[in-house]
Amino acid sequence: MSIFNLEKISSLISNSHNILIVSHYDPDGDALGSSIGLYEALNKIKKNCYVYNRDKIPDYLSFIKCRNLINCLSDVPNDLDLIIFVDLNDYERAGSEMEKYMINFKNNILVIDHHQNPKINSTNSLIDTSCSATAILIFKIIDHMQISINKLIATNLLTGIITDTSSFKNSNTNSQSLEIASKLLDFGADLNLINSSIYNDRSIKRIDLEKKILSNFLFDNDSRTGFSYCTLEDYRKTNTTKEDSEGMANYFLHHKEIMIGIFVREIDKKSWKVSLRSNGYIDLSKLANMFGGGGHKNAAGFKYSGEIEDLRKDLNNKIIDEK
Ligand SMILES: [Mn+2]
Repeated sequence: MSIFNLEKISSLISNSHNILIVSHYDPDGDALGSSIGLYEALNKIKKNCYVYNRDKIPDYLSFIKCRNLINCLSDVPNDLDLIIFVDLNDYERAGSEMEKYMINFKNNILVIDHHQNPKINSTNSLIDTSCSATAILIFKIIDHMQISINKLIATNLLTGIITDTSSFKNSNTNSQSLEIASKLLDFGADLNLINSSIYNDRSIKRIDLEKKILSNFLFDNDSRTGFSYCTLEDYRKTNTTKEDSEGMANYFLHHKEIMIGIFVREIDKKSWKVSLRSNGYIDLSKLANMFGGGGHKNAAGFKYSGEIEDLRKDLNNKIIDEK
């Protein structure tokens, strides 16, 4: 990433006043930590800022708070100078309301992201796929703009790094993520709060849901995949939500025979959200692309309509072909 790019982006932000920050639906720690961390920083330099996310903050991230978080675009003033897309590079990832909103939006757009295959056409982009988290890019911008980082900003950004690297266990962890995490700790980031919220905050209901998911589990030795799913009925019977199945694909990956963890959850009748996790076995973004989705090399996803067994076979065959 060039200094020129950081300079251009800093001045674009400096010259804007009414700013909307947008992150992706089903927000994770990086989407929320990055967007709200940036919001807090821009507040410090007296910008009139809003954060939009289609969905609510999941329980395990409820320690991330934002006064100006909105879930409905009709609450945004119509004199926005700038929209900053954070941790996404496709309007679709922000939801259909945002997609429609962008048709008539004529002012500046900025994209700050670390995913592959950007779909938003903007000359103002800071996309670096070598960054473990978008929070790292946000840190660089805030640092470049010489906005002082307080405990709140540091905690938000560190949440992004910790969740996107699975606590520095994923292969996307590098010296840069460790170095910036270390700086954020110096700025007062509350590591205990992050860890206790993310890892020790599960409800007992989750065990009931996990029992269902594990009873559907299948290992395929040819494709080296660990595959499972849960249905809307499973969520209903165990009184759980999709947040309670967060991290299942990664959990499968913790078993040495499994090279790709696949977790599928039903989002509508016979319509599924597929999460893929790996540690460098094959390029998962390429695999997800074949099904119309996207993501990173080691973490990707897509939506699928049809029979779960057809999906499993199709995935296994494509993985064997790729290998
Ligand atoms: Mn991210």
